[in-house]
Amino acid sequence: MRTLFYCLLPLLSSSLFAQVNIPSPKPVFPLPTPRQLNWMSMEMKAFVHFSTNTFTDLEWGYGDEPESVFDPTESNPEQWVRVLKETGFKELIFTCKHHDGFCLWPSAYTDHSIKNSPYKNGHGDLVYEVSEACKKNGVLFGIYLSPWDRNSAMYGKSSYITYYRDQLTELITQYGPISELWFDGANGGTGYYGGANETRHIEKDYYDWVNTVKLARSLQKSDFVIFSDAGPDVRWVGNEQGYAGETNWYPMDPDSCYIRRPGFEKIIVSGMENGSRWIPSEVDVSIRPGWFYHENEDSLVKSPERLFEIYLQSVGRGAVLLLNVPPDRRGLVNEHDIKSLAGFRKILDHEFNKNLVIGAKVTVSSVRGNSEIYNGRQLIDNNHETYWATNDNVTSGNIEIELKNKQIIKYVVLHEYLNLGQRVKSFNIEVKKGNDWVQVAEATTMGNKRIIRIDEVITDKIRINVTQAKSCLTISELELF
Ligand code: FUL
Repeated sequence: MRTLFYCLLPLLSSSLFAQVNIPSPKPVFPLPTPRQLNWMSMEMKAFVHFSTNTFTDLEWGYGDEPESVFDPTESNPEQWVRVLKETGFKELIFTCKHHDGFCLWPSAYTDHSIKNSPYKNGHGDLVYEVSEACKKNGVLFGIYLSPWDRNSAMYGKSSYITYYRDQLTELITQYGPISELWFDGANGGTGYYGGANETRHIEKDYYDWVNTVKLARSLQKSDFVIFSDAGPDVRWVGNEQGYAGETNWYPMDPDSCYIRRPGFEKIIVSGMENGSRWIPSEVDVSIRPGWFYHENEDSLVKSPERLFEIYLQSVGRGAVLLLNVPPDRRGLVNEHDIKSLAGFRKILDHEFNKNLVIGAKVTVSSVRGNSEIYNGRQLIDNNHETYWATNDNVTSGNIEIELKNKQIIKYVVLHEYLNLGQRVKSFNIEVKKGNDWVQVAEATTMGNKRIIRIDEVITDKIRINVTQAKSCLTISELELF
């Protein structure tokens, strides 16, 4: 026995040596930062719009609303956070100040805030309550601070930038840690502006974002992502209907989304295959027609089925979903919204109940350096850190799955290993029907998570053919439901 061991040792060690020595694929630039990867893995986040608009039935308050209108009688951020967490949202972004300029925390820099409202006799601080409820329930907390302020007399002047940064400083230092900062692109126009009642337009460089971003980052040790039309970490998807492009590239030239030139929506919905920076899209959409609660929209709350479609068209296209759930005038998530969210959760749990690839046989067209580290098993090991890879010059290939028994399949879910860049440009899916392979879907990009819904089929064999990629393939997981 011992002799056999010594005879095998050189063989064993040489194959081990070979495995260790297979270099990992070269990155395809641009690459995501760790904070972006972490953000993408959250998949679903919630927006909460709450302000004077909730009480005046407006979407964009003019800025002259008396503070007294803000009067929620049963406000309970714990309830918001619980409902959102149960639905599956990992983060809550709160409108600390919307375009009306009304601050939901007692800012030291303005009187137009909750401190002059009847809420808790002027002693309330909703930003505090929401951030605490998030911490308590393990939900991340994000800040929306509208750059456009229709109340402030300073808006449009350079003093407003100082004001804006002072407020940002209050929010980050008093209520953090935050996980996301949301800079809205809606800007300029008519407003109260301290009584001037006029139209104010701002120049593209007015906000000096570079320095605001620097300041924000200097105020918090732990990392957070920043959303704006142009990043730096997260881009707008170009619509508020709840979809990302079927083709969804993370690379982007920041200027292409910044300059609102004609047709820019088309670019930002799909990203740019050869863009210079990694700026993934966030799909912001409201559960109601408006962003704020309006009683007359109670019957128009999106149905569970509609929310599921939105999920497939956002998360299922590799983007992150940011769904807005606005509290009503009581300060509670309304019963209509709760019902819809519960129904949505039920659909998610039902449709993605059991991953059918567990225990399946995986055959891939080729393996990088014939190494076990990169073989087909990595695709079904439920570990996003391992991946199937091909040799450097191999930019196409296929994965064949053989299930133990015939199963009903409705969804094929694919995840690219993005630490090394986004690569896949096109792929298709075939299923075995009798003796024939039949193509059931064709798609372009894969990304963080690509959910392909196919017509329900009963089969035990399915094949994914990657037909084009920017470089060799690095695919981390494949799931079937
Ligand atoms: C837009 C705003 O004008 C809407 O009121 C809302 O806040 C939405 C998320 O962003 O630009």
